[in-house]
Amino acid sequence: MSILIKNGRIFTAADDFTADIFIEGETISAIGKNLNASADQEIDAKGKYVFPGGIDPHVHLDLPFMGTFSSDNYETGTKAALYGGTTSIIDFAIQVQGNSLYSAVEEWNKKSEGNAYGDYSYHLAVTDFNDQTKEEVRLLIEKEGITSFKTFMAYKGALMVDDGQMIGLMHEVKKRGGMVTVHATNGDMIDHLIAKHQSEGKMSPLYHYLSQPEVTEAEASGRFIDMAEYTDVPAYIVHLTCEGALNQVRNATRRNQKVFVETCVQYLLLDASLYEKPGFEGSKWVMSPPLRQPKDQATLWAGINQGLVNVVGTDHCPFFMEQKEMGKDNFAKIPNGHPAIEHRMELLFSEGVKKGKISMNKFVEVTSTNAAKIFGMEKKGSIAIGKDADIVIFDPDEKHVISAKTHHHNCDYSGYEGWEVTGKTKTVLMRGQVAIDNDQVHIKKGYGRFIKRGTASKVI
Ligand code: DUC
Ligand code: ZN
Ligand code: ZN
Repeated sequence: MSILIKNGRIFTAADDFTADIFIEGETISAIGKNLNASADQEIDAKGKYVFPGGIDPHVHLDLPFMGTFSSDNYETGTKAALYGGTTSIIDFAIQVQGNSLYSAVEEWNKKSEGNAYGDYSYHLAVTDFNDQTKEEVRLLIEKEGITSFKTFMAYKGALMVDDGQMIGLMHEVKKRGGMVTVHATNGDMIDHLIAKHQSEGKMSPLYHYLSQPEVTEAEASGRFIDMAEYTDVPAYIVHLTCEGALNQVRNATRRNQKVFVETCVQYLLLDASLYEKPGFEGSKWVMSPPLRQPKDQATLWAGINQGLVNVVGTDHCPFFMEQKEMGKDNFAKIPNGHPAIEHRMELLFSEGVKKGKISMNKFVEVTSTNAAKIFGMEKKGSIAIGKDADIVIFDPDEKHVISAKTHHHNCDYSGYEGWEVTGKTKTVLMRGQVAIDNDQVHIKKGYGRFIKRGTASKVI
């Protein structure tokens, strides 16, 4: 099967040019002006933007969490992602404390195999570092192509590792060529503030926000960065939200350290005033870390342009309102997370590119290219000869309105209900197959496959 995409305006992280793209099988095989190739299918992309399929390196599909499961599974989650131009995701396979890392991989394989539309990989979340885990780190990197290891500095008793375990893991991951990623918030401080608010009878969603002040994230980010410097391991902070935490990253550059940083689209676009909505409505945005202040949004936009923030993901982790209601009388029981995977690219284009906050090249860099480089996905992340033909054809002017009535997330609300965005994903190619066109899916469940990733580096 071959496809010729004609006359699109192609954007990569570096370039902006109009040309044709010839795809043979799963791969881009030629790019040029007026390509003289006969293809099985031709797509006219005149007037459209053409850019690499998005990579969202932070999603939680079918995650067992806080007494329930996130409501998108591999089928619904990767399909929703494709509708919005995200062709690859990295989920988190989470070790149950006391169990092996491999048992987490097996559990996640049961969720993913045969069910995904888009391609996927896992970060391995290490919740219990010991001699057995240490050996598994080596095997996962060398045999399975799972090269990034997630740590939590919060959620004590379930997910959190202490600093001793963190250092041990960092030494081993460094030795084997992997990357350590972190949910950097001070779990003990947060637990103290949660208990304090509860004892004062302060139970509304607003107190979720007030239990995780900026300092909890800034402190833990600084501690993680220091440990990464000491062990010399490639390091990545997930869902960084605030000025205090980004300043820790900035300060580390003064001693020539580079730590990769991801923020999520909601931290750029939404702020903590949403927690003051009447009744239980603020629960829609209960996530960890919480939304922050407008000054933090400004810091994050600046951080993208300063090259400090490298990736914009989602931390997609949806729950139905019925699930959120588990915390109706106690904010600490509200399942943390919200739906975002489908609209990450369109929101960032509309609010970022269209409003002049980031360039189109930067958009490609933070939605696709950097994640591919940081996480060793060498066939992904650009439009170039030899890359997987994961391609978005995008109308930069079409307006549409985000709503739970029309989105493809398995979730009964949207955190962006009624937002009008400019720019729409029209056609998506997934390894050389038309996957989305005319608002319809054209590939079968199970087309998506596991991406074995390469080793990590501190330079990309
Ligand atoms: N934060 C969330 O909001 N949800 C899932 C896990 C996390 O760290
Ligand atoms: Zn997290
Ligand atoms: Zn997460």
